[in-house]
Amino acid sequence: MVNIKENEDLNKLNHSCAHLLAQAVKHLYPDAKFWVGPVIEEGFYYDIDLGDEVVKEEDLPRIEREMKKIAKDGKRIVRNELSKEEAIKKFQDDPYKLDLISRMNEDEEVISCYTQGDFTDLCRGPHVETVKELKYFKLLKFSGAYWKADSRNKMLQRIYGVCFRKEEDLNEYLHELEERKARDHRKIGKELNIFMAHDLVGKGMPLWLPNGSIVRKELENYIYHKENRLGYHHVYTPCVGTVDLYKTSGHWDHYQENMFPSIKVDDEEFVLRPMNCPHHMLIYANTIHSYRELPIKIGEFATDFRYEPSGAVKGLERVRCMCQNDAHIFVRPDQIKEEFKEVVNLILEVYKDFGLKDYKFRLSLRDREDKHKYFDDDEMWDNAENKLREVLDELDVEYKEAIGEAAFYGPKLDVEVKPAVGPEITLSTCQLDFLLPRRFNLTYVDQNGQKKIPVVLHRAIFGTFDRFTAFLLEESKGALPLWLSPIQINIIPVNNEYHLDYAKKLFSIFTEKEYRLTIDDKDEKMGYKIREAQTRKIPYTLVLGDNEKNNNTVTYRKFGEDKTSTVTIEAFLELIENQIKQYK
Ligand code: TSB
Ligand code: ZN
Repeated sequence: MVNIKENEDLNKLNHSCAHLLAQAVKHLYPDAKFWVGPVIEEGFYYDIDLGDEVVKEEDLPRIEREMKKIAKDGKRIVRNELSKEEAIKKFQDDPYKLDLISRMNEDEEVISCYTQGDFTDLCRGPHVETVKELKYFKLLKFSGAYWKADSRNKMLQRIYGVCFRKEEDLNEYLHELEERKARDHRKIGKELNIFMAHDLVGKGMPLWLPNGSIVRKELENYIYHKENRLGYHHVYTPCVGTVDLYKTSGHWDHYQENMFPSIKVDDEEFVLRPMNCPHHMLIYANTIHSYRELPIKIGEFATDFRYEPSGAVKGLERVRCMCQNDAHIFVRPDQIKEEFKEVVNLILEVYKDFGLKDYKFRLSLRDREDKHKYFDDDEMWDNAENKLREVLDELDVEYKEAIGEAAFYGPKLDVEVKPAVGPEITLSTCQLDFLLPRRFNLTYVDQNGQKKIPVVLHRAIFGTFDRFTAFLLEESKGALPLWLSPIQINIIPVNNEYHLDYAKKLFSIFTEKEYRLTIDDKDEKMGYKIREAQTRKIPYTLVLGDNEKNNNTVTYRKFGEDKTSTVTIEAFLELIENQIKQYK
């Protein structure tokens, strides 16, 4: 999908369309006041104060019609430059624009406004020449948005739209939007009974239903076995810690806004943990370590709680209670490169197993000038950053560098993907950390009997099971691979009276081998049952009649295919076994 923000012409066009929207709204709601109307990847929006009024579904076509009318009039868009004083005077009745002006520095930027007909807006520009150019646009949706994204402020009305040069571009875009909505994991998750939410449990706290729990358990087993083979040790630790633990780690000072408030019990004060690193540091510190033991890899499927703004929580993708596929790898400085390489290789292997291709690596580095955010040890930073680069180059993976995006404790590598709806998200992450081992006084004894401080690699391959499952549902459009499907095989007896016994016999053979099946013996037509198995995205449908029963065979149909094949029970078992074994 085209990125409108990054396309110079479309950016300008959408920016002008945001003004057109504001002008139309002003015609229809004369008291409306306007905050900001930026261009985004998907088009534009404008945040509007309508007093006590709230935008409703039926308002969008009305506003759109007014926009068309204004556009047809074809007024030129004229730029004016102002002094700060003039700007304050011009917008004296508009608290929102005054707020923007008050933050402008006239020595550094020109204050400009743009006028089209009876509407003027404070704006940097640039814009198209005339509103006539705004022909192919559509208002897409609306939502509430707190002024300056702060829930203590007034809720404004945000209206989203998009504009193109050509009608066919707009239509293609709208078609793709529909397609994306159809594979939104919140929709698929509901249809396939993967998860639910309930107000009584709380926002951003999804409940995994039996079907979703099967998917999650399979993911857990899959990654557990992979990690086990690589020498990880898995642990269980409580999902709370004392405030002192998080003061020791530094999260209390640096991460508190993402944490739930603390809870007092007797004379202890707890927090729901947002991260598991402190617990794993204590496990490392529980025994003395020799240089020979390193690397030590401590893994956990660990539940964390994070405060995410209520407007940001989204299905399984962004939750307030999540389970990380977490591990902390304790290494000697000379092992950083090798261990980082192992993690990147594991990420590559996992993405290949899931057939994921559309992802990007992002290497976040420090800003060398920013001595305030990043601890001051240029040699250590340079060394670490170069090692990470070397690994990525050796593995020949493409990556983008993001200067100034590193965590305060070290550089990191993230994997970014694009969900069906909304901005990019991070799945996997691998973060180098020089600081936490110091805060917890971690040591190992080197070959000369000296105490040395290890380095830690924080890594989560799936990120969280929650987010990974969300992404997987969208990528697969709900048609999960055989090994992950909650129901793998649906058996349909041609005639319940004659073939149900054979269906039951197969059911027990397959369940014995831990396959997940259903028998569809409803009183419905065969065609209906086959279609239903397709909407439930069941990978295999077996149709059993006389022929199959008499010859101990099955006739199977794969999801999404019309073709059927008849094979012996053993051959079918072998077929599915082969499809699954690589994930065990
Ligand atoms: C990897 N301490 C490290 C850990 O050792 C850590 O917590 N890193 S993190 O903050 O980046 O989180 C790990 C992963 O959790 C992210 O890469 C992301 O995929 C996932 N994640 C973060 N926030 C959420 C959320 N609100 N909902 C779902 N998943 C999330
Ligand atoms: Zn960590």
